[in-house]
Amino acid sequence: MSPTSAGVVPWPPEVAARYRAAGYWQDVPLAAHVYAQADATPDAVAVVDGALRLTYADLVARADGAAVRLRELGLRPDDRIVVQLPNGWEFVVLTLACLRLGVVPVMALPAHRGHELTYLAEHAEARAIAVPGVVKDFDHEAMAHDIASCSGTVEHVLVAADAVGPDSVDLRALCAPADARSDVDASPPDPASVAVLLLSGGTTGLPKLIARTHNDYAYNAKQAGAVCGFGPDTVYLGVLPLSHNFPLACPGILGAFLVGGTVVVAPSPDPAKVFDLIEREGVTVTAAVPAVAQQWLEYREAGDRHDLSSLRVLQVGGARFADEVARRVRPVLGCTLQQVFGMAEGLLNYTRLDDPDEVIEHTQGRPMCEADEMMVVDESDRPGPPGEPGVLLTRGPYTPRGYYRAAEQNAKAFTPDGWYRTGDIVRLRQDGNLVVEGRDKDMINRAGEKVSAEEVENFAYQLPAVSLAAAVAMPDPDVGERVCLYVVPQPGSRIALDDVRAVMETAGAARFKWPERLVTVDELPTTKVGKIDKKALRADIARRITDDDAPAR
Ligand code: OOB
Repeated sequence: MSPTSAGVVPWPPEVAARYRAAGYWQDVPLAAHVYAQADATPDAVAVVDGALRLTYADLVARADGAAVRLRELGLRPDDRIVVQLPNGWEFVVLTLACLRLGVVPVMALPAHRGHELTYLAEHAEARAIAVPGVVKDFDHEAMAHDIASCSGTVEHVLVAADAVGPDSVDLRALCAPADARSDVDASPPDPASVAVLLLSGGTTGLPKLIARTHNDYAYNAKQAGAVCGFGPDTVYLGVLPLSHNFPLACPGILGAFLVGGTVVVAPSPDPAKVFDLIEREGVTVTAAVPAVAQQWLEYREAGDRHDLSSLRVLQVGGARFADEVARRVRPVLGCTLQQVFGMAEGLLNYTRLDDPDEVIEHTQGRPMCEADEMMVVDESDRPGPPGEPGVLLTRGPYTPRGYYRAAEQNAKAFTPDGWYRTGDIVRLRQDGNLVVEGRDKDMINRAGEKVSAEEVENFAYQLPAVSLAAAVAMPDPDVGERVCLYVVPQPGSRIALDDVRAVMETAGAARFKWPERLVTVDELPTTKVGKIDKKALRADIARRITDDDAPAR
């Protein structure tokens, strides 16, 4: 199937027909589901952000106001807007306004900097960019104007801050409630069109974009909500960056809105602040990456006395949750653990809330939809023996068939018949549950934030002193993995960790990608086919770490 002019690879028509017939795709724009909920329960609380509480009526009035004002700025359906906002009501309102209007948000992460945002704005030909003001001494507004001034497409910089510069649009004013239900719903977006552009976990130089349609993303959020027991009593705490697929729609904030639940936004994963919010707002469910869940467990074990009795479910995903830590969740936090093995590309696996402890503690669950197809294959794409680890391929009603505007990468990341190569090595148990055993993709997973090895290596190669560079994951007890860079210097040269970090800082690369250890070697190990043997390097760094920790004799 060839990409359409919009750069989106569609599902084959017969497959799309099957998904419609089965009811996965309802041909309703995503925002319409939320507006229907607002009509049913206008007075229910939709969003809590600090002292601000928005009912469903308030939320849609603000989204309507924002949609009208975005349109006045000249934004039209299918225009793209790069959204980089911290967790807060502005993110929620702007996202809903975009969905309502058919403007497509490109979901950047708060940690991204000029390097990533420039690329996203260019690749998506974005017409606007939405940022906070100054956060932790970093001026996002100035960065956004720099990007806009070098861009041929970005016309508007929207800023969520108390005071914004004369050339910026005041995002909070833009999100003021509309006086009456606006006419933006006169031309709702086509449900088969793109609703949001998510970022891929990063195996190539820069993140690829994943076009999620209204149909597939609405199903994603709704079905995820069903397997997580979401309902009108749900109080979901959004802790992870809300632009990430996990807290956005798995089921996350959209899943809560589809059933009339409440979303509480947390500005930080700090355990004391999170536990305050759980106690104060009666939070019933939240989601964390393993590194954050581990911090919460440790804080609680150290004698924390918050009342966490409202918390029923803790979802953990984004990286492998160690079985020994998983076991502590129920006794320490008093809630059910739900392991989530998901990806922005689609497929979502969950342990179910009523699964036996053995499944919850030792597996990453099973697909949420009966139409999710999975195949565990060897290096030649052939299905391996049942129960043996292999690379996971997948297709399904909410797993797109290609990246956005990326024909070249699609040829590698998808098979000719549309299977997405997850790059994850999994074992499929007889009971249908998956265990994630590792990965064969060249990525480092730092506390759930994905770093492309290739991207780090490309920065290293900007240093003339670098002859060869290879980035690999080094194990870490706090964040799971950190970036370790192996370098072979040019004869007579020396390279320091700070040299590489300086290149990345100057380029404006997000800090989570910066290598945290540098190992200088005379040569790099190679595989039989002459590629750098990353497996050998991973084993080498793991050994070095153990040796470092070993008591001196
Ligand atoms: C989530 O999405 P992404 O797109 O940031 O990253 C996807 C990749 C997976 O391919 C896998 O390598 C890793 O993250 N991953 C896990 C995992 N969950 C994700 N690896 C081991 N165990 C797990 N439980 O990370 C994401 C998207 C939606 C929901 C949850 C996570």
